[in-house]
Amino acid sequence: MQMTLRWYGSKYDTVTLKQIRQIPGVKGVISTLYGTAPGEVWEMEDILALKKEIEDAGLELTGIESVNVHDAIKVGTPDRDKYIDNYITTLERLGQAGIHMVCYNFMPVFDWTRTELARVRPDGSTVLAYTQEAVDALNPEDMFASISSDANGAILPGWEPERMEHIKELFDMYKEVDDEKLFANLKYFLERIMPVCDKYDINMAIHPDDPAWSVFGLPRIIINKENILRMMKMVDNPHNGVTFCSGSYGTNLENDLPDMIRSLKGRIHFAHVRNLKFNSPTDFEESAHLSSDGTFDMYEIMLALYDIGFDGPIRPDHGRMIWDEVAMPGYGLYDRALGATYLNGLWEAICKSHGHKEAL
Ligand code: CS2
Ligand code: MN
Repeated sequence: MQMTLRWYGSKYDTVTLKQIRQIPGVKGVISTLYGTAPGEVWEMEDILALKKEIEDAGLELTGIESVNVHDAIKVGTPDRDKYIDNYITTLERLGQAGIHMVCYNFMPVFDWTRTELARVRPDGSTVLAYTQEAVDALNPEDMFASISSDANGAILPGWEPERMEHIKELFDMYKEVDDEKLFANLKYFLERIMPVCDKYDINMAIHPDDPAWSVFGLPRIIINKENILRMMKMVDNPHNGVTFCSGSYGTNLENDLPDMIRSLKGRIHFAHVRNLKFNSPTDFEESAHLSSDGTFDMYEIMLALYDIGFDGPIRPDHGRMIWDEVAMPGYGLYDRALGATYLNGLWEAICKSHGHKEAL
């Protein structure tokens, strides 16, 4: 297992590489070229500069989160091949730069959706939260306005103002796209990119839809065991894999997280491990990572990863805002560092109780 932290780059992140380097056990960061739009070809010199900056700080660039997929590919418009060609060129360059893990998602229009970015918990920390009632009462434009006003000045991935200006057009594009069409478009995309992934040994890791159900009437397919296994079979190549994000699959309490992990042996290329606390089946908040602070048994999740021989990159996911930190919601330093340390502790205990002399 390689413990990592997500890093938004020196231009956008309040957290520095030096700080990340000082979290015990964190060897690498997961980053991307922030500032590039979905569909653009990444320049080799930009990729190498990012890698060098990270390596100069004593860390490694363990993988990319995300190379975002252009809406034309998700919708399957006639010009999608142009964007897929661009994606392939980007993957080729990442492969040449020695990057072997790429996270992406196939969510229409939005990335993750939350209704509050700073819900106050009893201990005074603030967290991202979701209430279905609030989504039902809002339209997407209001949602965008409330999210951007709460973001501590940060631009949240998938909620970039330039995209949100075109929100009506984006919704129109998806009018004819249902779950089956989205599956077919995902298959088409994957079949086209697998040769370059085979050539450079790039593990593609699809991030689940968050929350794991349809919002604002948009189709969503990466939501449960049945669909994800369908996707694995649909393009049966080991490079077609998943990001197992416990906090995203976990939004649906019917998803049995350890069981899903065990069913994905060999296909989990990246793990996001975090907890959620449910106040009702449709209201949850992003609690601390510790099992007893939320609803999930984090030990069972880590044990399932151990059982399938998971040895890829892992990261604590969103953290709470604590100790008066001001940062991008979910992506401060302190609580993610606590999360990484806790996950490392669970992992060491699991490895040693299975007869290993040290954490794997
Ligand atoms: C997610 C996403 O893990 C996360 O923070 O909420 O923003 C995720 O990075 C993307 O969906 C992956 O493409
Ligand atoms: Mn995640």
